[in-house]
Amino acid sequence: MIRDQQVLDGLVDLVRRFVRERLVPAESEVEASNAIPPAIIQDMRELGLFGLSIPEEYGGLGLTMEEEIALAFELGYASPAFRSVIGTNNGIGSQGIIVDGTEAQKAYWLPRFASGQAIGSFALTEPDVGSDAGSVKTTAVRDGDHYILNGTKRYITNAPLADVFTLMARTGGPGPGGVTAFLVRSDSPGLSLGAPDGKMGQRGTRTCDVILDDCRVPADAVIGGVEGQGFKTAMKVLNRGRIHIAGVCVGAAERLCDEATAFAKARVQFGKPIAEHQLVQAMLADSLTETYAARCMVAETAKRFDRGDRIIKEAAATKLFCSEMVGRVADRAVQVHGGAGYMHASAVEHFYRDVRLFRLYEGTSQIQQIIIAREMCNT
Ligand code: COS
Repeated sequence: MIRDQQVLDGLVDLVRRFVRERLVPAESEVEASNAIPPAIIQDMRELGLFGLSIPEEYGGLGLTMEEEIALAFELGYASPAFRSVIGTNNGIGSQGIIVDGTEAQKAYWLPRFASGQAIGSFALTEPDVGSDAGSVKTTAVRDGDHYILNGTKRYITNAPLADVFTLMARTGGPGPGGVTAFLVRSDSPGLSLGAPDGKMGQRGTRTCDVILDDCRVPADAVIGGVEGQGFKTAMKVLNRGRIHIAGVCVGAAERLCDEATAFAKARVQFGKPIAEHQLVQAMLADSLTETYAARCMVAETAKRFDRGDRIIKEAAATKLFCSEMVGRVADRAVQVHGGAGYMHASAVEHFYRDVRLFRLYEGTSQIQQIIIAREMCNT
């Protein structure tokens, strides 16, 4: 936690300048090469961006959720692929250890994640297991002081870069209670990676299958040392992750508003800038209004998270609203640009494709609706 507001403001300002002066100008290179330049990844390490949410005693900045989303707003302003490089170390790739890991697991992995020396990744989804996350089919069978894992994990973000996976596998009977979370090192015997996924957007983000073929991991790889807790660990990780993603959606929407406004002021039709035409103004105004509402919503949910409130439905509602919102804002931004917004040369063209993922990963919009309604009815 940053106790001094001035220090937090300074950090937000530093990241804002890094995003706008270093990342935004590199977006077209990332689009063309489908990779983040190594020099940018090194800059991110030096700025401490890999350890935003990792506790200070393990070498991170130990930001609260409210502080972290102040940075998520900034990071979201550039192509989501940049944020994705540090996303798993701060979020789904490290939080399982932070919330449920043993002291030894924390002491070994967290300082390495915080420095960016090691990359953590999160492996829940499988070819036949998506929204129904409690039905994990990958098996883990105890064999002396090891477990033998078999199965395939799908669409795993940062898998090609990862040193370790928080990986959910079944050790017990059917349903969520039979799932255990493991820390599986990428060099474990029997672990291999699939071909890189070809995706609609977020070029520069690396995802692929993780294949476990009689993969041997030591028994102390169980997160927290307790079997059957893996589903709950995954859900706790996702509660936090959903707030972070919502913050990234706000940043992307702010960028899209800026792009649309700049274009509308410069583009002249019918003898005046299109920004002076009321139908265009309506699109700009609706986008700004929704973006602002989303920003306030994320900030409030983060505050409640930091207070220790039960925020399951608020996290889901925030992720639902913000991811849907940025889709509408991206659509309007393309509309304001007209034909130019359909061309690869325009930033709004790739944002339109990039933000589509936010409504799918870390729980689809329909899963968020189910979570919200269940919480409303059950608590
Ligand atoms: N936070 C904390 N605990 C949670 C939780 C949450 N968000 N959701 C469920 N749990 C707990 C429940 O309280 C329950 O605990 P008890 O056994 O002590 O009662 C346990 O976990 C099992 O929960 P439940 O019975 O609700 O499991 P379901 O199979 O019905 O879960 C949903 C259904 C839809 C909530 C779950 O599968 C889900 O979130 N799916 C989306 C997965 C996802 O986001 N995938 C993206 C992959 S990562 S990019």
